[in-house]
Amino acid sequence: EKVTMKRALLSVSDKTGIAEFARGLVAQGIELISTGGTRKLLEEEQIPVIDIAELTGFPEMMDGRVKTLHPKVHGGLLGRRDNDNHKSAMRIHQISPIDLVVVNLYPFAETVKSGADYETVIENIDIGGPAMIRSAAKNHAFVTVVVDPADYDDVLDQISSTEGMNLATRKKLAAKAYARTAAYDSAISNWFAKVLENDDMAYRSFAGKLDQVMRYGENPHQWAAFYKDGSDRCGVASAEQVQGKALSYNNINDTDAAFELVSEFDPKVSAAVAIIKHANPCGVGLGGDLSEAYDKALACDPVSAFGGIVALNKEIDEDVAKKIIEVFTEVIIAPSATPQALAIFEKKKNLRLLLTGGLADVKAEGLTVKSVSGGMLVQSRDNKNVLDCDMKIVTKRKPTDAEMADLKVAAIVAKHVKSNAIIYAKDGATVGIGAGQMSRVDSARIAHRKSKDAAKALKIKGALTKDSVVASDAFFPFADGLLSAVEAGATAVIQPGGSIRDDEVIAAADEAGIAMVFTGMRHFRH
Ligand code: 93A
Repeated sequence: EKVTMKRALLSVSDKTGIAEFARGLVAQGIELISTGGTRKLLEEEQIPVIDIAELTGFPEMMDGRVKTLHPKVHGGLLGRRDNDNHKSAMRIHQISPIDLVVVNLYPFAETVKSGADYETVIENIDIGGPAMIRSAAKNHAFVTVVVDPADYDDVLDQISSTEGMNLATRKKLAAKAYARTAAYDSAISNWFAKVLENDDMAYRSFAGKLDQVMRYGENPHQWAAFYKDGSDRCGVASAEQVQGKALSYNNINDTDAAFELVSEFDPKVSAAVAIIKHANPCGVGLGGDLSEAYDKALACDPVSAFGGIVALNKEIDEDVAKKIIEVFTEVIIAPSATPQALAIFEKKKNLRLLLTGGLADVKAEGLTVKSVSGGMLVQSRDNKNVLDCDMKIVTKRKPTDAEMADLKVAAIVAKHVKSNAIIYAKDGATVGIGAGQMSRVDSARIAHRKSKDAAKALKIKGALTKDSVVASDAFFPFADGLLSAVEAGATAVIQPGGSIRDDEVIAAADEAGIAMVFTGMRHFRH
């Protein structure tokens, strides 16, 4: 038998679609109760509605801070319809059941974003709304809660259907409701953390707005979803996808790594291209234009570039677009693309193209979160690069200007490579990348070996690392790693320094006749 709804409480800040929905509810014989602004709108639309003050016996007070916080409301939401105690309490206190709650909250995040002053932000912390949402969601066995105007049509359809609103839908709506209140409180706590600053940054919580449920996660047997944190940071989360299938979990992870890396390079100084696989670059190239930069990036490791993610730091032109589509590529991300470039990509239906409208602010404050069993690790973003004035030449020989330029490129790339990271660079491009090894010597050797393979592909004798420079993400604990880089053909080294054996490492560098720069800044990435 159809369970009919008798009473609904409507209290919404975002009034989109509410009049139409309310009219549909009235047509189903449902009585409406509403708060000030919502009631006013419904009355203007000639929809019969009862004032909340009539129900509670109290006027809305304290500038609306207290309007629905009352046992007549929460008792009506929380009372179990199948419990004699609850039913008698409702009878004694003249509390009538409320079967449907339609609430969306004071626009807190929007108020913060608009740059409103402290007092205004505080007034936009909704108390009564979340309380009603949480009460209704808790009692979803009997009560329906709707927090999203996008659900109005489906909810009304189901209420009007022959079987009426069912439990499965009420459960789903309850889950959505708690996700909403969690994200809402998270936004408030994050705002407070910013108000408090620095040491108190840890007083925040983490929740995002569900953006996309993926077909699977890192592997097909894992489920996955993408949550956006609501910040206006330029990057993979804010990008517009121009074409191609939806991004997968790995696509998003890799595309983020690619775009963050390429955003390190000022497009006014040089065009830059990064090609990424498994969140590590297989090549980074700088050049006078994107075509030159792409060629250099690709040359570093043409085998791995197959099926990669390509990030560019300026508008994609026709020439580079033609080059990119010659290699099977999963995702392209860039600030923009010319109409001619777009036309070229359009022919490759499966190619995913993301346009961001700008570059990521690499200096921006922010957090990185990593889950561990039983908790999560949170830290501030690695948003620093060594300043020129903090670089210290520690060897007898000084790097030449050309070496110095390449050392800086290699050091920036090292920051974006999984540790242990060893990066060889030459003429504004990486020529060997060793990533993710447990020993620094192994990373140096792997980079050298890969650069031999790359040289072979380019029909060049030896290795691309000949006469290159090298960067290490952390200090060389012993001279062996440095010597391995020298063996590969490096003539200059950049590394943080700080090992207790720095003297040995410097002596080895002097003996080999190479130049070495200490940055004092480590860039582990795991
Ligand atoms: O200030 S409140 O936290 N106190 C309340 O008792 C209360 N009840 C509902 N805000 C409260 N609301 C919120 O008012 C709702 O969540 C909704 O966003 C808004 C609707 O107000 P109106 O109908 O007057 O536009």
